[in-house]
Amino acid sequence: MQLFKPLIWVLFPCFLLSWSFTSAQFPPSAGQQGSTALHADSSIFVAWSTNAVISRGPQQIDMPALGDASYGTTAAAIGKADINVISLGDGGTISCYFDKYLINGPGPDFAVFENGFSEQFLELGFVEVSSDGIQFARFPSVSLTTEAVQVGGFGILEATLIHNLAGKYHAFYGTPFDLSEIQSEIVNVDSITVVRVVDVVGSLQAGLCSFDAEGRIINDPWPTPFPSSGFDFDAIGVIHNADFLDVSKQLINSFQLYPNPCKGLLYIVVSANFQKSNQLLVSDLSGKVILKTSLTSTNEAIDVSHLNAGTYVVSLNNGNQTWFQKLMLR
Ligand SMILES: [Ca+2]
Ligand SMILES: [Ca+2]
Ligand SMILES: [Ca+2]
Repeated sequence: MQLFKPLIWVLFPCFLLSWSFTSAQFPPSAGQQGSTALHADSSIFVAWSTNAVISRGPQQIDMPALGDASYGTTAAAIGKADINVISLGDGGTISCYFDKYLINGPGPDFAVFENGFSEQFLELGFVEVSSDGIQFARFPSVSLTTEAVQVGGFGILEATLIHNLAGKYHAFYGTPFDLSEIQSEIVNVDSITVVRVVDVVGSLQAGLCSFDAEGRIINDPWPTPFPSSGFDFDAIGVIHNADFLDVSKQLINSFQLYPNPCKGLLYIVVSANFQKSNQLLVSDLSGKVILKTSLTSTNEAIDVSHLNAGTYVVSLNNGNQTWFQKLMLR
């Protein structure tokens, strides 16, 4: 929730400072001893996300007539953290892409930035990673905030009670994530291509609420019935990545399609040596060519919204060799 934060900052600082909390469990807010918050200017960051695809959620999940969140554009999600954000709405998601694979190095591997205006006005998001753009593994989240009283739309949270949820730290301070905490066979932590943030629906109501990895209800500011509802995504800073988008390791990854399954715009990422002399074909399963185009850049979008749902084969020829990938259209 973006637009109302400056007002609240002016009105309620004393209230925020006087709040008392239960005992600390996890690292505290930015600037405090033991905090793991990473400032956007830190030299630890070697890159930022280069593309993003959003799937908005409603302003308020139990009042669909209000419509979806609408604040911001995906351009706000690209590049260095700058408090220029895009709002996800209740349960909305944003998938972020990178020029190179994210890999699991020592300590944290990337950080997610939100735009919280104070150390305690925090909106939370689950963080998930994928190697193939289809299967995602979620970081094991912990929320120890009380389940007894709803944190309202302008309520506050204590960072020491939150772990592995984006939004733990305020504006310009990224929440770090360490890929070594992903224990899943469906993801290769040394070739991550997508990081997805999923807004936590903070309602305590049964049927609406979100749970942490240990089954606790996550109490997050709710409801937020505004165009700027939900997690306000700012940026993802990369700490560890591969030296290159490794297209030689696996021929099947010589080019990447995302999102896949797809509806609307299909993005095609190719390595630099594909830039010249290439032809992209989309064929149905009988081999009939449905769409034919030439790529003019290493990261290009084509409109497939006019194609029927189903399974297709995408082939890319660089003049010498042809690579194939399966594409699902919804
Ligand atoms: Ca790591
Ligand atoms: Ca939320
Ligand atoms: Ca931004």
